[in-house]
Amino acid sequence: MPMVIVKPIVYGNTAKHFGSKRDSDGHTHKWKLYVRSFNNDDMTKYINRIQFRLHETYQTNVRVLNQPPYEIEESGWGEFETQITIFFADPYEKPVIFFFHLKLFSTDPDVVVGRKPLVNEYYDELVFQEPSDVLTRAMNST
Ligand code: SLL
Repeated sequence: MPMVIVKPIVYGNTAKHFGSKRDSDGHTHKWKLYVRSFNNDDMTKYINRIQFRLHETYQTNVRVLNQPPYEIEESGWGEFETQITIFFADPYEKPVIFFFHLKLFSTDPDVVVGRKPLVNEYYDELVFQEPSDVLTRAMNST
């Protein structure tokens, strides 16, 4: 019988306007970019590391996180496309690469003035087809 294990995740970003533009660097927003487990399970059982590729305007724009929380806190002035790569605990599982548009701006007046943070979040699933015995045991023990 074919064996599939599904791990639900949530990824996205939050952002909040400073209230004014910072003189030193022109930054206007604080933001956080993240990948989380949807059901709060221990992601280290199946994830080795997550790489976030930020816009080239950021210093060391490729950031690698070896353990949770898989999140980056930064500030900036513009929206951009991020590339997120998930490397799995089982090196035989091919890394998953996806793109995500980091959002800062909104038409919600409360968000515009920084009264309310912007939340730009998506649900997805990591699907392991015929996972190895080791991975299966590790994941089922959560
Ligand atoms: C564009 N979407 O395509 C824009 C790029 C880049 C945003 C936005 C950098 C901060 C810093 C920052 O906010 N970059 O330099 O420290 O042109």
